[in-house]
Amino acid sequence: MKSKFWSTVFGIMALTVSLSAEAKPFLDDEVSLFLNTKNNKNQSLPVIITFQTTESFNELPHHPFNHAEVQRKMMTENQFKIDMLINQKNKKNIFNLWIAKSALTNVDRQELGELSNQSEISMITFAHKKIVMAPTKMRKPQVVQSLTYGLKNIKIPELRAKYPELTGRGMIVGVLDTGVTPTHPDLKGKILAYKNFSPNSDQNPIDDFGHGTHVTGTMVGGATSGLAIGVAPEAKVVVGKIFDVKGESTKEEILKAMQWIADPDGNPNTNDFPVVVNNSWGDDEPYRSRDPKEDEFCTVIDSWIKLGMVPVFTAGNNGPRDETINVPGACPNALTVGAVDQFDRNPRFSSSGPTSWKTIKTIKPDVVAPGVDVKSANQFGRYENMSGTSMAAPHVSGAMALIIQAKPELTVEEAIKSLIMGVQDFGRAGKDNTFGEGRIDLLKTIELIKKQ
Ligand SMILES: [Ca+2]
Ligand SMILES: [Ca+2]
Repeated sequence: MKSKFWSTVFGIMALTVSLSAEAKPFLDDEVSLFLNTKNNKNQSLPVIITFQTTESFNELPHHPFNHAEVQRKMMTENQFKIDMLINQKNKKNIFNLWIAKSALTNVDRQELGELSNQSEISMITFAHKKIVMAPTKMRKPQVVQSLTYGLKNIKIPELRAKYPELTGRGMIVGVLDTGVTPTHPDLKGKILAYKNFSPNSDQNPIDDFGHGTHVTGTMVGGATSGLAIGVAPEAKVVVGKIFDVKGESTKEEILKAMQWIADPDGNPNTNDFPVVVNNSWGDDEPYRSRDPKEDEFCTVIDSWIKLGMVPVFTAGNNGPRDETINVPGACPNALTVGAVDQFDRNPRFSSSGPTSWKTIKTIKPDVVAPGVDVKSANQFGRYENMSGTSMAAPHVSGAMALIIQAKPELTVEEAIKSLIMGVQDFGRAGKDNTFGEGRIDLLKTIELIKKQ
């Protein structure tokens, strides 16, 4: 059957590519203010300059096998645009942010004035814009079972009974979060690469906030306590620490981490990149007046897809009102995850769709997963119950690792389609703005894949 999902994805891409040609770059509020303030002559502003692109979304299938070729092409093409379009004396101060088709640099007012008249540039935004981690509710764990309810509800026990080899073995998954406690007994030996992007911490793996360890536990955690917490316990993980001890970050730090995770060892020829990246964070900034092309995070999502990496994002915890989904979860091509509780009910906090951009309206989230009172690893080597869409997304990221392990030849679109074909529908029949396509069911998904 011709999937609704495929036509949606490509419909969106065609739409976004054709827009905003010949227009002047979009400037965010900070950049506009800097440009229009006359007495800042000797000052400079850290900015993200994004280039117009005519590149086709579908040149190569979106698959890990094509990762190296696509990455090298993205790097070279973006460097070419930097050399052509940014007229600065010291090119060393320009960072090639190819993942977002952008450059990071500092500009003075005169340079900004010149850049803001370039039709080859699609937007210029403030690089140090603050992004804050959404709060999650914590509770001491109560019930001890052999598997968390989350793993049970997405049918992990039945899956392991039928396909014991599907443990995530050989798979690499990615996490951009508050870091990780690598010595946690359920995570030990699973951290393949780690890099810190927040200013007040060194390069030794650490989680000084407690969120990233919990998320990582749900993706790849083991069962050393007698309770299985992870969906894909034999997968390895690459971790980018983007939030500091206060749960704060900036756009620049996050974008750099998003590029790093596509190639953690800095060599496009080695396969150390994750097949899925979990992003349990979002930004409350409104996007109604913008096009997804005027958002660096939406551009990164498209780059990840081309590189064969599944972009998993949280819907956010601003429900139950409509149109409360955060960016980047609101980006049309993100795999956006909302939360349900143990009884597949909608918790009021889970953000609802639709996502209304200036140019496109999409039903979101895409799927839901357990996100209320989820027990997983805490940063002190023990366990904690937490609630939020942050806890739902890693169930989906772990699930993607199992799907790709079951059938490595799937493209990103096919892997997502397989996940969606197995869901259990809730609420209004079909995809809706509360439950998306439905709650994921790994047994059904894997059985459908094995039959193909
Ligand atoms: Ca590499
Ligand atoms: Ca439904």
